[in-house]
Amino acid sequence: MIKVYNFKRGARGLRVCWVCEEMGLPYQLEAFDFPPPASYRALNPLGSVPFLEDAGGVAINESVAMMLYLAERYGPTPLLPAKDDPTLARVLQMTVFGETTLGAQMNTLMAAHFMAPEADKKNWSVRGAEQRLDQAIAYVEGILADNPYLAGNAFTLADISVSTAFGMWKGALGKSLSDKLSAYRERLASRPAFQRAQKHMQG
Ligand SMILES: N[C@@H](CCC(=O)N[C@@H](CS)C(=O)NCC(=O)O)C(=O)O
Repeated sequence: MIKVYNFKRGARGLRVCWVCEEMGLPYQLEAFDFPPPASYRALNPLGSVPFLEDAGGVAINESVAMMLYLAERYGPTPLLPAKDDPTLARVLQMTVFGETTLGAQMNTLMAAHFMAPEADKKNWSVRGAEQRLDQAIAYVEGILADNPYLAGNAFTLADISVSTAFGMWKGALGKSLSDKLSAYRERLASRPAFQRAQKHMQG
């Protein structure tokens, strides 16, 4: 049985639950408040969430790896185009981008926002990360162009990865998105699988 460990409102765990819901995969969720219980470090020495366990001794961190694992292990699924589909490259790029370029830099901002002393909240590193994120978010808007989804007309892992990062941007960091990207987020949030995942996470 797939088991996902996450913070109760953790955006990256939402990525994983959302993929399970879209694919109709049964999963168990263990949600806790920050900080994780001490026993959790025995599973994931980094102490970060989410964490995924599955049959056969699968036990991994990294939310995007979990998304790709589920699509590969339990697919085929329209969330991950087939090897000969020309949109595969875009889907892989933007799925990874959602964490490496967006999510990881947002962690820097969240740490500063919630934990840094007042004098450091807007230091040189924070201002640089904000600028790079503004650029990266404008880049997403360009990739979306006039399409409903990042890879064109099909909803994929890329949309799950990027839109959950936007959730951190708006929710945890209190930043805004353009009208176009807000409409994109709302389009995704109206999916029944997203709503089931959110409901499951909130218990
Ligand atoms: N690249 C990792 C990032 C994991 C991460 O930073 N998770 C946050 C919560 S969303 C966290 O655990 N923060 C607390 C900590 O690192 O102690 C992933 O995508 O899973």
